[in-house]
Order: sequence, then structure tokens, then C-alpha cells
Amino acid sequence: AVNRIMGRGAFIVFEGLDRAGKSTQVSMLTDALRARGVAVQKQSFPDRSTAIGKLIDDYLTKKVELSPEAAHLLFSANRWECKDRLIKSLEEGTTLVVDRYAASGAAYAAANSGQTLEWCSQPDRGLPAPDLVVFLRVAEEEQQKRANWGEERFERVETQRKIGKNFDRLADSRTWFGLDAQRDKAAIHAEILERVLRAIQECADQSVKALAH
Ligand code: Z5A
Ligand code: MG
Repeated sequence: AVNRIMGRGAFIVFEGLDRAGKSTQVSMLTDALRARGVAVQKQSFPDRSTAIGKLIDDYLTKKVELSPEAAHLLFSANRWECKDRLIKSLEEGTTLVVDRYAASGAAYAAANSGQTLEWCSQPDRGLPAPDLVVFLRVAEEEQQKRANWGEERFERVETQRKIGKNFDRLADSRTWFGLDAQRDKAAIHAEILERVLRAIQECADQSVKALAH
């Protein structure tokens, strides 16, 4: 593939509130990159396939109760257990398209526990840092119109408002690319694809960074 000759893969993360269209856009982007000959892998967090991930799934579907802090540390542990594999893929030249990551961790935990955003960001420090965070913006009226709204744990308007504010505080202008996600799926996809192709070029000769600050 083209990027194998050129260098490492890019670490692309999708963030946004519930039903923003992250999983839809992650699939569309992965398919489009693959069609262009880019080596690419899709990854979701939480990764519900591991032992920790199964516990997280039981928590989200309200089968088990956990303190918000304990749940948060499990979400973070679920990323740490994937760390070596993510870095290996990037270094081998594979671009990763990731559905939620550390910003979701901090934004949801800070809204759901009494802890500060700073406290909630700490457990993920040292994990590989995204090269680009695609942030999908949706208004609450639009969120609620979309499928299966209200079934999981954090799907209440008040909570989503707090989470939205936390995302705004976490967004850094260098790596975050925010866009209006209330348009036609194909139009959103086209805008994302263009930005991601640029990110792949830009990070090809850089080393993988770690989450810090
Ligand atoms: N969580 C956490 O607390 N801490 C952490 O560290 C992490 C996560 C990583 C599960 O996440 C929960 O875990 C989540 C955060 C918390 N909180 N809750 N509740 P998840 O990612 O597994 O959640 P999900 O249910 O798979 O995804 P989602 O965020 O709710 O949806 P989405 O992926 O953003 O949207 P979608 O599935 O692509 O689309 C939703 C619907 O809208 C679907 O019917 C689409 O066909 C439709 N759609 C998509 N795009 C459009 C456009 N453009 N127009 C119209 N309709 C559209
Ligand atoms: Mg999703």
C-alpha cells in the first residue's frame, strides 16, 4: 500500500455525543481508505470483546452497578490493554480509524462523577495520542430523533449537555477537526475523507506521540 512506503499509519479518532453518527462515518471512512489502497483498521472503544469490555457492556446496559470512578478506570484499562497492538499497527504503516477514545472517557466520566476533567484525563496519559480527532456536532433535538435513543446509561438530555461542554474544553485546535454532523451522510463523509488524507500525509514521517499535559 501507498502509506507503507511513505511511513507510519495515522491515528484517526472519532468523537461526539451519542448518535452523532460516529460509527456510520467510521465505516464509510474505512471503506473509502481501503478502496484507495490505504492499509487501514477499524477499532471501537469500548472494545466489548475483552473480559474488561464485557464488564463495561454489563455496566452500560445497566446489568451491573459500579461507582462512576470504577467504571471510568475500566474504560481506561480497556484502552491500555490495546496499547501495544495499536502502536504496532501504526508503526507497521496501518492507519487506525477509532470510534471513541480518551476524550469520550474524560468527557463522560467528568459529567457522571463529581471528579474534575483533569482527574478524569489522568488515567489515559501515556496512551498513544490521536493525530486527528474528528468531532461530529449534533444538536439535542437531532440526537433524540435518531434510532434507539435513551436505552443506555448516559442518554439523558442533562447528561449530554454536560458531556458536550466537556468535549468543548478538551478540543485542541491543532488536532481537532469539528464539523456539522446534521447534514447528509455523504457530504459529511466527503469533508472527513479530504481532511484525513491530509493527516495521513502529515504524520507519515513523525513518531507516534503520547497523550500528555
Ligand atoms: N463511554 C464512556 O463513558 N467512557 C469511555 O471511555 C468510552 C465510552 C470509550 C457506549 O459508547 C457508551 O460508552 C457511550 C459513551 C460511553 N455512552 N452512552 N450512552 P458507544 O460508542 O458504543 O455508543 P454507540 O451506541 O455505539 O454509539 P453512539 O455514540 O450512540 O452512536 P454513533 O456511533 O455516534 O452514531 P451511529 O450509530 O453512526 O448513528 C446513529 C443513528 O443515526 C443510526 O440510526 C444512523 O443511521 C443515523 N445517522 C447517522 N448519520 C446520520 C446523518 N448524517 N443523518 C441522519 N441520520 C444519521
Ligand atoms: Mg456508535
